[in-house]
Amino acid sequence: MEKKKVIYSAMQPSGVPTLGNYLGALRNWTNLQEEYNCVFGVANMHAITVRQDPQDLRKRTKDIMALFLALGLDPEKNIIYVQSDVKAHAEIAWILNCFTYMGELNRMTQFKDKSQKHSDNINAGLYTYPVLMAGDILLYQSDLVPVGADQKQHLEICRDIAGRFNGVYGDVFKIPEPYIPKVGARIMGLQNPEKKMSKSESENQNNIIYIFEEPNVIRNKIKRAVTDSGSEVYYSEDKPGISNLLNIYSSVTGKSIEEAVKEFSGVGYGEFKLAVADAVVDTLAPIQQRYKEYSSDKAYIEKVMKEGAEKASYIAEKTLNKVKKKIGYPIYK
Ligand code: AQP
Repeated sequence: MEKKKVIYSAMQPSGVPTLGNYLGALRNWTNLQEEYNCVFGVANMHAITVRQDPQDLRKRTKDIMALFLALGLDPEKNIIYVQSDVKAHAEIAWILNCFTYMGELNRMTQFKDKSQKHSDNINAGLYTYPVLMAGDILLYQSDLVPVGADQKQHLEICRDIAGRFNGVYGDVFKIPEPYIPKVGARIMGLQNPEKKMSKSESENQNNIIYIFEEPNVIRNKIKRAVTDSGSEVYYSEDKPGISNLLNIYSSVTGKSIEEAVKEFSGVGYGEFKLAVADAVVDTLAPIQQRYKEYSSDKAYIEKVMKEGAEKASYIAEKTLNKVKKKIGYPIYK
């Protein structure tokens, strides 16, 4: 039988997951587990590149674990783990730092964006974030990594680092390929549809829909979403607000944009927004229900975390030991 390919995905506990995280990433993950050997991580080491409240960070890490389970990710079929529980991540990151050029890191647009956003804390971790991420992917000998537009550059640098290492020491790392999901949408802010919806944004709560949000809050936020001065519902670059709502509607209902536009022809913005809100609420309701059940079972979440860490460490250590041997660290019998 052909061996299943390995696919690596992770989510940072840098805030409460949003509808953007769900429609752009999480929703696809549940389909992947049938076809691939999946490794799903909670990337809490990445999250500390931005200052985090310790209690919040610990809680959000568990919350994301509970969310993974609520989405139907199966800890028996996949590896579901917390990044900081696997020591190999920190070790490989240092080694890979020594195989990464500053010129490469200087080109990373996420570093530029995040250092503008957090100008009081431009730390070295923020700068070497792509190296830590390269380690995540390479430790598990991943074949594929789902990437949105904003992570493309990071996968490219990962491939370059792996290729450089292999060039010196032979085939140690699998060179990962990007995985472009069949359905994937980039969800923009409701108040600022020029910029993507992000879980770490805290200034304007009306800009974001959180996965765990109450139906009436979701409805109100969608009702208040910015539109434009026109009155027709159609998809266009000069209608970013309406286009974003159409994208959301199409993603949650599975209807195409054309079908949605047809459905709302002659309908005012108000009525259109109500329909979008209903569709979002209906999509999130079963996840919220399951999330409530899982998150109240703290013992089970911890068990999944511990077992996930063991399974992940086993594979990660194997790769790390190979790397250590190649670069000339001591070997003990
Ligand atoms: N608005 C979005 N639309 C579609 N997909 C999105 N993703 C994030 N925002 C949107 C996808 O979610 C996954 C989570 O990645 P992450 O947690 O590593 O961080 P991120 O991409 O930086 O996501 P956020 O929510 O914007 O986090 P912060 O605020 O911490 O930077 C990725 O697959 C991403 O493409």
